[in-house]
Amino acid sequence: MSEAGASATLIAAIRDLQEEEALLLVRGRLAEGDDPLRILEDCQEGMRQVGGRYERNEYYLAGLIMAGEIFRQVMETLRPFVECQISGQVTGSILLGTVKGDIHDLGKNIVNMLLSCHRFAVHDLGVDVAPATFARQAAEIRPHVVGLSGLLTSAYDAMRETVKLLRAGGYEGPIVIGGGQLSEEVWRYVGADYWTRDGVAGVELCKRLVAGTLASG
Ligand code: B12
Repeated sequence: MSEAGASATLIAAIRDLQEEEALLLVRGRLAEGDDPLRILEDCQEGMRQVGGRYERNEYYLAGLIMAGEIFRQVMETLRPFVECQISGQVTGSILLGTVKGDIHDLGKNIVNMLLSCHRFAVHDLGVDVAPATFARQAAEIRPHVVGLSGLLTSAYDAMRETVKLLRAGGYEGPIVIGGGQLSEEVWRYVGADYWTRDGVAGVELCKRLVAGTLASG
């Protein structure tokens, strides 16, 4: 099958919530030596399409739950192929979490996995994390970067509040927000330093931030 054909088939399997088929396709592509990050991108597109169906009332909450479960299993399948590159010293530290009111964590967990692969010390606070918890942990851990994840529109206020409290608590390092629904407008509203809708790009950004090649702000 062509590369484009393989992508389209996997995207469709996720979109149609075909759990077994999706996992078979992922394993097949890994066996053929395909890049796990490309596979991840296709799965992410499948998830976007699930979201589209939910918006059009073609799927209900059960569809989102099912998609989340399929994606979790895909990640478990991909993990050993991504993690095998880890070696050497820790390069930087990040405080990571999904903000208050939001329990979406698949994207955050990918970022955790990718950053760990790039030898970051990742302090993952989990989901539904209160702004005060981020601020307290940042003061204690003093990470190079703080990363806030959130997918819900209602999470943007929590992100904004978290940024305010982090700054009030004396954290002066870069704050990066991530999530598939973010936009430049949201980024301005939240008041973070950087934003991304892409985990791989986010990891590259964190690496550059730690290397000090980008000025915060
Ligand atoms: C799966 C899913 C769920 C699962 C989540 C399972 C889990 N453990 O995460 C469950 C069933 C729990 C769920 C619940 C709900 N969901 Co939901 N969900 C989704 C869905 C289909 C996929 C999300 C996903 O995992 N994508 C794949 C990951 C890999 O992508 P990602 O999160 O964007 O992450 C990538 C990047 O953004 C980036 N990134 C992410 N975070 C960070 C952080 C940093 C620091 C960096 C650098 C990068 C980074 O890296 C990742 C890899 O590239 C989306 C649809 C969509 N378009 O996203 C809806 C969606 C997000 N959900 C939605 C809704 C409405 C809900 C519910 C309110 C439904 C309900 N009626 O209860 C609840 C809310 C629960 C809550 N309080 O949080 C809406 C949100 C609409 C809005 N604008 O607010 C969406 C957009 C669906 C839609 N189109 O309507 N959901």
